[in-house]
Amino acid sequence: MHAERGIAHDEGVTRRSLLGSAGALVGVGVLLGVRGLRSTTKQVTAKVMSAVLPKPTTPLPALPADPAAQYPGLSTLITPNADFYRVATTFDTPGFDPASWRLKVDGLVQQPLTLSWEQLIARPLIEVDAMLACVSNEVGGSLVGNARWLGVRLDDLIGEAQPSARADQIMGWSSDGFSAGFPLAVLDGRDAIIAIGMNGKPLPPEHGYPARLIVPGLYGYVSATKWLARLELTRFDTAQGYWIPRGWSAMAPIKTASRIDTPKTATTMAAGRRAIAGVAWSPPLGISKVEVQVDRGPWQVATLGPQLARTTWRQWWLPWDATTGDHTITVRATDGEGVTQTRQVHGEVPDGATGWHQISVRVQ
Ligand SMILES: Nc1nc2c(c(=O)[nH]1)N[C@H]1C(S)=C(S)[C@@H](COP(=O)(O)O)O[C@H]1N2
Ligand SMILES: [Mo]
Repeated sequence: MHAERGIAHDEGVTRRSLLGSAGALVGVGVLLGVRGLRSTTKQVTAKVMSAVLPKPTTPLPALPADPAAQYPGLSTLITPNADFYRVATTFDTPGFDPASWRLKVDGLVQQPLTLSWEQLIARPLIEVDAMLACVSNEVGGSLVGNARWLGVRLDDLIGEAQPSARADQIMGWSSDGFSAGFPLAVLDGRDAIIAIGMNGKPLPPEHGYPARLIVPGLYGYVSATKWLARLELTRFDTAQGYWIPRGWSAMAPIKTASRIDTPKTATTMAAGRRAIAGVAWSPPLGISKVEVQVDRGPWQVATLGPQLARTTWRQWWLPWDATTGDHTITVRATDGEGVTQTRQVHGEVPDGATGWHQISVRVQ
């Protein structure tokens, strides 16, 4: 799977042909670099994890009890950093020198800004519960995670730079040349941040240390620039982020989705009472309902877990009397505005997969 190789979106024939020879070159670089980089990353990780993270100016309440403790196999409310999916165009994790680090805000602005690390972390720090999803996540896939982030509000900072009337896109650039652009209009009050913390720790190097963007509701490839170095105000008609000329959509809100975590597909189990459980998401609207269908039976409404925020995934579960035989189980979710996710099956290209997640199990 591409997350393990650390290479985004290059799975399968379609994406490979989209990547062409540039993709091949990236591959070679990664193969040559892997051994050295792995050990460097380990040393960097140790250093980062012992660094002191500033406290939030406005903390969120403590996390509620996690229903995953009651339902083995159910995704936890918060994804531990070590288990969080990982996607990047390279294995390299750029270094960080707090003395020389700078974040620039420029492009179509009246007031270009340059912030040092100290200036960035001296700003008010908020906590945000939000999930991150990869556009390459297939229906039922695992390229999604949920975290409590710590960071600086993006709308305040962009406001200070005074975007010109012509600007309609914010392009986040990383120190390694990656870019991701999203509409300026997405800053509609939602908690988009320059994140410096993830689940109470500094961002792990592979997740963007020292700073990355988190824009709730958008797929990572158009928003979540890791190793952030520059915010450039641009226009969609003249500037494209890294993945756009490679066949992916410039506009990419996260699609409503639901996933069955337990039971796992293709498993054989004993007859009796058990739980069907999983997660569902539709950031930033949230989830209002999850329904489960066993075989051709009626749609049954599942119990929903705590809602940390409408920008996170929501756990759900349903008791089930498993009877002997082969069964299919299907799930569908409804968003915060009452719209049920489409059953239309579509692949990940160009703006995210759709369709209901269905599993098959054998009960003996
Ligand atoms: N610098 C940089 N940032 C990046 C990427 C990248 O390749 N390079 N990939 C993006 C994509 S496609 C996704 S889905 C998310 C993944 O973030 P994670 O690895 O922390 O889960 O990061 C985004 N930010
Ligand atoms: Mo992604």
